[in-house]
Amino acid sequence: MKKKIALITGVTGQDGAYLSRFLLKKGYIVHGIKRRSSSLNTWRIDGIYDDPLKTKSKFFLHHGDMTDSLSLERIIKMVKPSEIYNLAAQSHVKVSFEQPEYTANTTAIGALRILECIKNFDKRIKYYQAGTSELFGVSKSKFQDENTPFYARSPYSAAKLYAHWITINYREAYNLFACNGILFNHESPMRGETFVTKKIISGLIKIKYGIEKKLILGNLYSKRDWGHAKDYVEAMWLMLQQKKPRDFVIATGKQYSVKKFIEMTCKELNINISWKGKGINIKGINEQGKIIIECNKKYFRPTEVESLLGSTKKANKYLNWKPKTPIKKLIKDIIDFEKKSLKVNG
Ligand code: NAP
Ligand code: F7E
Repeated sequence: MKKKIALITGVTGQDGAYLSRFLLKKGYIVHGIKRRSSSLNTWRIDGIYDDPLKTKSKFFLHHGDMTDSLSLERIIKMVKPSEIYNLAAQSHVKVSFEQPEYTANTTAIGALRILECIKNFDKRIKYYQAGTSELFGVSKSKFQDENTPFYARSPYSAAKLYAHWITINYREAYNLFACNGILFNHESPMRGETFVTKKIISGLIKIKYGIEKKLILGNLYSKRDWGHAKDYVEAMWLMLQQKKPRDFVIATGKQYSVKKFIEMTCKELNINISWKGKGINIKGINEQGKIIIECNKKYFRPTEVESLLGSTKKANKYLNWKPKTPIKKLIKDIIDFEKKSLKVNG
């Protein structure tokens, strides 16, 4: 059988790192696009990067950028992939309010650039678009699924909304095998440091071991459906192995507030936390009566997504996919990784 070739944009990010490992294990040849940066940005994939001069290498990196059609076209023509996973994005919601144009260029038009290449170069290439639960924004229903209306609440979400619809349009107009995965928050030891789960866990470990005194956060009352990235990349792959291209919600069906996530992390780290005050004035206090958590408006968004909770009936039915990792294990995985990185024990 002919070897499958995957091309991953955003290969240096959290999901890119998990998906690369997953596809290599499945026997794929994996190519990734990384953008040039003045400091190294490959720490998440360094462990799998073979010497490309070795004849048996199955993992290759190429310089390219989602804002640069010429580089994308060159890479797609050279690699001749059977599947493209478009994971690259300016993916931070808060940052998208500060860089709305760049976010749109990378996250929305970037998707269009890849779809155009597929349409013009080889329509047999299967395409995965990294969609998001942020599309639901303000939702009237408790659970969100593939039929829940969208309500973009950030430049990030508006950009992803474009990417979602342009993927469907190219599927319908040009008969491409193109799917949107509408993924709810997923985390892991590889998560970027400024996303709330990693920030909380890293911050609380630093406080416990005397490296830092306080953790400053934003809105502690928003609720999220948090899964493990390792489980979610399998769903991306499954979507491209189906007979028909379809869009799927991927989630755990369980929801916690940011405040509850802090409490669960404290429990795992044996930190006794109590709360004083409300809203932006809420403070987390430890056993010794010291304030270890405070809120600052700097970390609030101009418009917030208050509550997200996914229903994965469709993914269960068509993909036979279910999340495997409970939140307690997710927190433990990140704690273990952070402790190792910070060289602290106990
Ligand atoms: P991430 O860790 O922020 O990774 C984003 C990747 O995109 C990085 O490799 C980044 O490169 C790359 N990138 C950014 N701008 C680029 C550009 N102009 N050209 C080329 N590459 C660029 O995100 P993630 O958590 O792995 O998420 C993967 C995808 O799923 C993203 O599209 C995200 O929006 C979406 N998503 C994520 C979640 C989640 O909870 N994680 C949920 C739903 C959807 P650098 O390493 O150089 O920064
Ligand atoms: O925020 C609140 C914040 O930045 C979660 C991205 O992967 O998932 C992610 O977007 C919640 C929000 O993730 C801080 O206001 C409080 O309500 O970890 P986050 P996100 O915005 O949900 C979706 C599905 C994506 O698609 C995105 O790419 O936590 N929060 N205090 C904070 N958030 C951050 N970052 N920092 C804080 O200090």
